Amino acid sequence: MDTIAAISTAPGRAAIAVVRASGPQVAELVSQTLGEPLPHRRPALRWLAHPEDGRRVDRVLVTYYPAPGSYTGEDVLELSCHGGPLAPQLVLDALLAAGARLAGPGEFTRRAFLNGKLDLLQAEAILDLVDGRSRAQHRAAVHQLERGLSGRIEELREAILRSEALLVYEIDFPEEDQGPLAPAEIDAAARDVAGRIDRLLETAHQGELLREGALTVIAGRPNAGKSSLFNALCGVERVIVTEEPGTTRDAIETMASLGGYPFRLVDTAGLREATGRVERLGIEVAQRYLAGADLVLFCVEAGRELGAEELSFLAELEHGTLILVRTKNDLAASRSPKAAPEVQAPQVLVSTVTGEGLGELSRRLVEAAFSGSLSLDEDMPLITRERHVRELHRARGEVEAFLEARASGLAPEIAATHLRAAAQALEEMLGVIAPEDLLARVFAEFCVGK
Ligand SMILES: Nc1nc2c(ncn2[C@@H]2O[C@H](COP(=O)(O)OP(=O)(O)OP(=O)(O)O)[C@@H](O)[C@H]2O)c(=O)[nH]1
Ligand SMILES: [Mg+2]
Repeated sequence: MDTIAAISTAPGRAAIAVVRASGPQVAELVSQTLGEPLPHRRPALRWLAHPEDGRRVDRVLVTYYPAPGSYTGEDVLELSCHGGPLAPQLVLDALLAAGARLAGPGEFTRRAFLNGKLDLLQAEAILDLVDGRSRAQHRAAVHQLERGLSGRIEELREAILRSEALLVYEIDFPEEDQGPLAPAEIDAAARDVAGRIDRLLETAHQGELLREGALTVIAGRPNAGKSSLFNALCGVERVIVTEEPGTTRDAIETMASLGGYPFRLVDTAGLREATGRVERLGIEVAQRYLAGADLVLFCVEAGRELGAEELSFLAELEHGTLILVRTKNDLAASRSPKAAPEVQAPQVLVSTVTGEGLGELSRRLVEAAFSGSLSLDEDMPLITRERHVRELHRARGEVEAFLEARASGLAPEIAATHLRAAAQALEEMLGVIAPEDLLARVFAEFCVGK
């Protein structure tokens, strides 16, 4: 095993940066760049020098964690040096010159996983924590890091292995038809496992929304106030607003956290009969986004009646939950909007000038997109990745096949192979069995230094 090193903090101007090294040659790195051996697990203030010419590079606060009591389970060196674009790079260069190799993406966490410091679900939770943009996603990631999901998967795996063990008893002592459990009870246990897998799978949509953000497309006629609403919701003047219809010609996307939940907000070109080529392309892009939308915010100026083409657009809308946003309410002559009884959707009056209605709109957005996770029990883990869904479906399919094999009176040893396969799918999910290509896929998403 070689010794890896990387800058763990993000590049850019900052007071402090952290450089880490992990592997069997950490003691050697210390003697070449820092001199005297370091105390264990206690920070020490030292000068770090380049091993080739002894030139002082930086004054660093350094902690040495001997194996196995470290993040990776190997000898680890953690250096806090000065931040900025250059200092951390020079510290790293000194470690590389002393014999370390630059770490690949996620390599520290990968070593932690391989040394049994965390399971694969926890490693993924770390990735979600680093990438998290909303409190709800953060909460889910912390829960997963605390083994919320791992614990459930282990329980399921144990229940399956128990049934398998009981089946083996049936195989070994076929004449004793009252074994420790009657055959019917073995089947009932399998059905119970199937139900628990289904309940986990039901959270997959919410989990995906939490990780990806609910795709929220802002649509409406030109000049309806779409870009102003987009800016107000994401909290920065991100897109151009003018009084001229047709200002926005392309779709603009950003991640925004509203009420603590993640949304992928998209501002689009106004919907109308396109005359020019650019305009037509812009409208096509809007249509594509609309086809995948979780939510559609359809903007119509408050007090203006919906035109025939707007109504036909709404009638054709196939995807996404619709919210009718009555914009520019500060300009509306009457406070009550012209009702639009043809439109079966909640209406919210907003003004981006006074800020009226924006809080209510955020609440409604959270309710519409995340009511599923709001109603979930606090301890219920969420399935957040395609990989988890795949393994759970595989396990579920095998449990089903087991029940069918039992129902059709197949020999217990044949039925038992399905339980084995179901347990294996759960083991892959946890990373108990971790083929190289799976690890490569999981850790490729990480940044260098994590
Ligand atoms: N008074 C008032 N004016 C608004 C409000 N929202 C938008 N406007 C104005 O309405 C005009 C159009 O706003 P935009 O946000 O650019 O509208 P849009 O729907 O993105 O327009 P296109 O990109 O051209 O389709 C601008 O002059 C805005 O300043 C509001 O809440 N109150
Ligand atoms: Mg616009």
